Amino acid sequence: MGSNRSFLPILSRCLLICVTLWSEPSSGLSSKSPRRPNIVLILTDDLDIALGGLTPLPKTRKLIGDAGMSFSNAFVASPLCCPSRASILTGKYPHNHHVINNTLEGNCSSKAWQKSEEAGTFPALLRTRAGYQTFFAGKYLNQYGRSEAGGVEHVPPGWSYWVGLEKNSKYYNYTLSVNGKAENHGADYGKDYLTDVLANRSLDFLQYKSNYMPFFMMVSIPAPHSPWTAAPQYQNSFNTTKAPRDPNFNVHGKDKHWLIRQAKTPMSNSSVQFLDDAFRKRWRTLLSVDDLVEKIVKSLEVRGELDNTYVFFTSDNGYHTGQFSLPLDKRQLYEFDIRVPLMVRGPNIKPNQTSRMLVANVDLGPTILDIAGHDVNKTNMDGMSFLPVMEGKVNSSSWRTDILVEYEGEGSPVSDPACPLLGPGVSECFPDCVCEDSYNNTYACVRTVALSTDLQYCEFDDNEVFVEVYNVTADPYQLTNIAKTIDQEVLEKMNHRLMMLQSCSGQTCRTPGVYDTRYKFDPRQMFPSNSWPPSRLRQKNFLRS
Ligand SMILES: *[C@@H]1O[C@H](CO)[C@@H](O)[C@H](O)[C@H]1NC(C)=O
Ligand SMILES: *[C@@H]1O[C@H](CO)[C@@H](O)[C@H](O)[C@H]1NC(C)=O
Ligand SMILES: *[C@@H]1O[C@H](CO)[C@@H](O)[C@H](O)[C@H]1NC(C)=O
Ligand SMILES: *[C@@H]1O[C@H](CO)[C@@H](O)[C@H](O)[C@H]1NC(C)=O
Ligand SMILES: *[C@@H]1O[C@H](CO)[C@@H](O)[C@H](O)[C@H]1NC(C)=O
Ligand SMILES: *[C@@H]1O[C@H](CO)[C@@H](O)[C@H](O)[C@H]1NC(C)=O
Ligand SMILES: *[C@@H]1O[C@H](CO)[C@@H](O)[C@H](O)[C@H]1NC(C)=O
Ligand SMILES: *[C@@H]1O[C@H](CO)[C@@H](O)[C@H](O)[C@H]1NC(C)=O
Ligand SMILES: *[C@@H]1O[C@H](CO)[C@@H](O)[C@H](O)[C@H]1NC(C)=O
Ligand SMILES: *[C@@H]1O[C@H](CO)[C@@H](O)[C@H](O)[C@H]1NC(C)=O
Ligand SMILES: *[C@@H]1O[C@H](CO)[C@@H](O)[C@H](O)[C@H]1NC(C)=O
Ligand SMILES: [Ca+2]
Repeated sequence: MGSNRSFLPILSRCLLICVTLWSEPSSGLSSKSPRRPNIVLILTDDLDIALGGLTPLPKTRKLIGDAGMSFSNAFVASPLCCPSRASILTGKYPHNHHVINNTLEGNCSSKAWQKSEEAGTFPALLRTRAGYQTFFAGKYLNQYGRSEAGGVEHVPPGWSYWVGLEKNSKYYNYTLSVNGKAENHGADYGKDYLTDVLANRSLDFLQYKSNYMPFFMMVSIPAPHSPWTAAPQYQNSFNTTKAPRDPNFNVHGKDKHWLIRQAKTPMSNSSVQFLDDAFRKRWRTLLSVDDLVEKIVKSLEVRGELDNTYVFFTSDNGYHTGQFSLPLDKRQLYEFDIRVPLMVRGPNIKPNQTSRMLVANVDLGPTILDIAGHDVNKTNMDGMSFLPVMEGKVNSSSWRTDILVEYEGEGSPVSDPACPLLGPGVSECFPDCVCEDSYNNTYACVRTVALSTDLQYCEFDDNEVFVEVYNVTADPYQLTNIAKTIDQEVLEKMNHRLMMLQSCSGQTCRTPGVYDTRYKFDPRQMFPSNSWPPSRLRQKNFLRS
């Protein structure tokens, strides 16, 4: 179990074929035209930026961040694994890719997703339209490998080499689909620790790939997602570290939506102990991620390929531990959950830069296709390429000023037996029966970052049609909801903009936002037919008109 044996022959076979194909004397591609750059995307799982998530990753910060650009305003379109990963792969907001939660019924790796979206993902376009060889290793979509959705035999279109983890995040005792064949792993560190297995498979790919085609490599590491199992050599690291006691730690969010208001403040000592312990364990798992990044970058360097390779490092959502007295999770609209790390190095990116430009995970596909020379306008992706930002070709007065965040709450149709006082409709009620999610934790937000404005506007699809607004410039910890005090005209415009974005598709998702000098208020677009979830503010007469 856990040997490289089943993987290597496949690569070596291809190598032979590729060498045979490309050694024809007439094909002088490699010697004449400069080759398209290679691209590596390293995706972590549940890695925050707001709580210092990059601290345990010094090598990653040095090798990627210091060597290129760090984005200080990078967000996800949805703070939950499956919808976020679907946004990365498709370049679309959730209302356009229809992956709404982590279950098959919510389209996570479902047959419907496979039929409608999978063949249009950016890796598939890289392979079929842009002449890239593509390699995937790690966690894909949470329900990947379920027998109802084709089992591990299903290899998503777009991947020349596929090492996909069956189902959700694990560190030991898991199954990989190696090009459609199940490979079972146990719990022997030297053979099975998943972060290290992914590093080794990535290095194998770099060694055995064809040298006559550019490559795209996506390494999707389950760390630092639960169950937070560290490598043996890191089990005692950070043993005095605690979750940061930021201004919103263990504070009751009394002006916030229903789910936040039900949290117990102060948290019980056992909850605090549990979240501090989880915080340390998360950081320990990241030490192996830091090793993985170093191995990949060094291998590219040794092969002489680093200068022609873009390396992206990011996460599928943030995380919180104790903020607004919520013990630990990621499904909230606040900065700690929607803001993620993003660092990129590559040709034409100057070292040691930080960009304030607003980018989202729906932009990763368009940016990578742009690098590969594929015209993003020929796709119907909602995001936009930020390659011009990295190359220093745009300034903040001409860049986009807002993005959309959409989340559909997960609940349970029955009461949790461990928390008999709670009715049905809620979920993630551990520890201490504080629920982190519910069906009505369903919201959509416009996140604005413009020259002089840093603002969040959110509407809930719950019984209260609750609205939350934060001036992130004045209130970075989002302690004060200004929905009731902010200028009515601003509210009205934000409500309109949200409805627009919730029904946008492709180019219309990239129209000027409220704080863009090119913005135009167009009341005719107040009632789009297919917004998701429907904005009900008007019906509630929340806004004067
Ligand atoms: C699942 O995806 C299909 C295809 O896009 C869509 O028709 C369906 O409504 C989606 N299901 C849910 C629950 O959104
Ligand atoms: C892995 O599975 C074995 C056998 O079922 C079990 O004894 C062991 O505790 C598991 N280890 C982990 C880390 O899950
Ligand atoms: C990864 O490769 C190294 C070097 O060959 C080896 O020592 C290590 O045991 C491998 N780890 C896993 C988990 O396969
Ligand atoms: C923490 O780690 C240090 C260094 O490894 C060790 O000396 C110390 O005993 C550890 N403390 C605890 C509480 O485990
Ligand atoms: C909880 O912890 C605080 C601070 O460490 C302590 O003062 C308090 O007595 C503890 N409460 C209980 C019920 O143990
Ligand atoms: C980036 O900045 C750091 C700290 O200022 C410095 O040590 C490093 O040499 C710089 N790196 C590059 C590639 O310029
Ligand atoms: C893509 O479309 C945008 C907006 O219509 C346009 O500004 C841009 O030049 C187009 N890009 C290409 C490569 O045609
Ligand atoms: C920003 O870019 C626009 C268009 O490219 C240009 O007109 C404007 O002068 C630039 N502004 C600054 C401050 O550089
Ligand atoms: C996921 O979404 C589907 C479709 O709306 C729904 O039937 C299911 O109950 C949701 N699952 C959870 C856990 O909320
Ligand atoms: C949200 O759902 C829960 C559980 O179903 C319910 O108790 C609560 O009243 C709802 N709150 C709002 C604001 O809709
Ligand atoms: C946000 O706060 C800043 C600093 O206090 C203030 O200048 C700005 O006008 C506020 N913006 C909004 C939209 O309230
Ligand atoms: Ca995640």
